[in-house]
Amino acid sequence: MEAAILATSQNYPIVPLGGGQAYTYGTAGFRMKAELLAPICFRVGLLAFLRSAFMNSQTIGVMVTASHNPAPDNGVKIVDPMGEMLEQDWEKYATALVNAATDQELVKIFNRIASELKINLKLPTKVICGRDTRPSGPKLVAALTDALAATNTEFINYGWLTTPQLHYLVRATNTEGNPLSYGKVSEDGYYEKLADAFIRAMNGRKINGTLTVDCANGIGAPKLIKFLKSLPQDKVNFIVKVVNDNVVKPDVLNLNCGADFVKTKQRAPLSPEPVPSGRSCSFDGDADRLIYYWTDAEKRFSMLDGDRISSLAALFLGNLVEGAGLKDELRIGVVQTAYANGASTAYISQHLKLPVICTPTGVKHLHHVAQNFDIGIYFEANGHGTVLFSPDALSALKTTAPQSPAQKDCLDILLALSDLINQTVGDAISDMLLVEVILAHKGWTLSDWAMTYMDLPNRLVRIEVGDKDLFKTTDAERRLSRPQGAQDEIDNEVKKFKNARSFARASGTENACRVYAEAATWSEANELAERVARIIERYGNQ
Ligand code: 16G
Ligand code: MG
Repeated sequence: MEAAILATSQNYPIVPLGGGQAYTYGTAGFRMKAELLAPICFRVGLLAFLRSAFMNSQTIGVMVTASHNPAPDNGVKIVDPMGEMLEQDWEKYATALVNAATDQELVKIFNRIASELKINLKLPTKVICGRDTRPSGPKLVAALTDALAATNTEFINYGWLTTPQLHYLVRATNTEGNPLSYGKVSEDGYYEKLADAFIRAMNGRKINGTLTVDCANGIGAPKLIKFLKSLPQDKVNFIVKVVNDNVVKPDVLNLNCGADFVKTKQRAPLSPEPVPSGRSCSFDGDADRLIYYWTDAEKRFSMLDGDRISSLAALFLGNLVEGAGLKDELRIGVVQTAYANGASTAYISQHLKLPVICTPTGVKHLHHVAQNFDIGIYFEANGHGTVLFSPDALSALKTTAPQSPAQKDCLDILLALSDLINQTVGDAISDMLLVEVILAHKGWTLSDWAMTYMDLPNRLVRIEVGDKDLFKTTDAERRLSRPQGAQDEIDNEVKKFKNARSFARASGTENACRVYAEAATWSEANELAERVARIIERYGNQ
């Protein structure tokens, strides 16, 4: 194996970053300009092999995508056997392999990891992979394939997939044929599972009007169209208009459309012209984020982001659990990050009376905390999230004998939702179906949904600094522990505003810091954000 790795590695020399900088496996794996990525994908392939052997031959996933980033970027990340993100302890091994300066050093590090973790390199191993629509994808998958060939790893290349579809397939592969089977091991199996669960969760309810779905000109478009074709329309009248579905012209990916554009610009996609008061939503480039919105006749834009989806799900699931007679048995909780609007946190904890926990940014953090509940709802404000059902919750739903038709409905709908909602990772298609189910059951329009509470005015600012690594946080990123003195200055500013909150953190995906501020009015939120931004600028450019 060593000889094969050495020989193939010569075709993928790593490009040094210069300035003493190293590649790091960040919040979303390795992500950068696509032309730097082939050697990284080769090395990630070696790690996927090691991970598969370490996990006793279970199948590991590799996804090639740069999500909401522009078309020239790409990225690569590893998916663990149950469809979760790579275990955090392993990120350092990914970083070590990728930064090896020479082929010889690469093999040395590879062997060191294998012996440190007592990995049996003779075990059979298996990796499956998917990619988004970026033109750089095939070349990167080829580099991955070479690493898997050098390590005798069984490999299936699924070609185009949304990120959540790959997560589904990894879990389905590893649970195939056992009682916890996650579904059929095929892309069609994914559509079948969602379509069946969607119809059951609807429980005869009707969906009102057309839903316009902006697919960011990415992979979500062809996959959503496939899903809609698999949906028996006689059983559920779901009218969807798919827009921004151009996956032929690479430059338009995520350009002036998509969930990230809508959320950060706080406006509808530049095109198509919105239907006044029509119901719309946007996916991001790999279809794991979802944002809803509408524009009224006066062209006023209103948005329902991840916090709204999370509070809507908490409201609906809370009622169903109560109706199912399981309120005292099943613990429901909501997990957010510091970016969650304070009004959503107050609504969930005070009005819905559910526990809310704050974690650092990044799906892996939220996911793990949500697993501690029987029904754990987690969303980032940017629209990435899902709802996790624990094994105890599933068995309670399956074994409770209903005493009335109403209780039976609640149990059936909850079970259907546990199949509808992707249990491995946030999934725009699945989350969209969840929202549609809830709106249909409640008979709500988007403005009814928006009326549940009023968002606090808020502002997010991006600040270029000399060295973002000077900034270290504590308390789930809500406070700066470094540089010394900076947090005191922030506290001092926040004190001067009503209902205010502000925090600063180094981005995990760009060389910049972000400042978030919220306050009683828009002008105060803006003013506070500017003042905190100036503090960060001063400390970051010393
Ligand atoms: C990544 C994360 C996302 C997070 C964002 C924050 C995953 C799959 N993605 O895109 O959850 O919100 O980073 O970016 O974990 P930032 O650190 O630049 O603010
Ligand atoms: Mg994404």
